[in-house]
Amino acid sequence: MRRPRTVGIVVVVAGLLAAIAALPAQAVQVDIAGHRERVVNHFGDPALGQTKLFAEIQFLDDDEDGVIDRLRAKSGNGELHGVLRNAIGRTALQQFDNSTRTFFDIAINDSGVNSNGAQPAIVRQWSPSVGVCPGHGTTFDRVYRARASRIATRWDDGWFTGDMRQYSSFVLAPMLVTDPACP
Ligand SMILES: [Ca+2]
Repeated sequence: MRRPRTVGIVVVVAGLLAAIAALPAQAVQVDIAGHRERVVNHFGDPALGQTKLFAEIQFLDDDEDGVIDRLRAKSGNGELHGVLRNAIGRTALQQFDNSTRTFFDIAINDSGVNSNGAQPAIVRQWSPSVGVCPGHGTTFDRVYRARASRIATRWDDGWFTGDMRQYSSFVLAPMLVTDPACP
């Protein structure tokens, strides 16, 4: 009767050790840059309903060596009060083009997110991540921003606010593999 019990404990301990050993490999250091947010008031009246939009750039350090490996955009639309449903249609990571003085899309997530029935109504969306051009992880000479669009809110009283946009601040970061100058 004692043997199965001992075996059981060994299995549990082995499982814990495996879980702990797996942790460092899965850890990704995430740093946030250019976070910008604003509160939208229903009909301009904070008492009727409020939702908070944000957009930001995320630096991902896969191996936690202090050197950025990937970049992505993140956005959010979160109820403060008086919201039935929140949604985001599109989140894009954009890069500034010096010659045209405009931003262009590098990575886009077009699959909309919707809070459906969840309360409070909170949605988040991430663009796909883009890798840093090899060897350029410590040179911050490119300008990026996050752009979220088709952001929508269905308020508790049934009114709908659609086609909202939210941008991060401009963020300096390394050249990415998508850059024409990346060999
Ligand atoms: Ca790294």
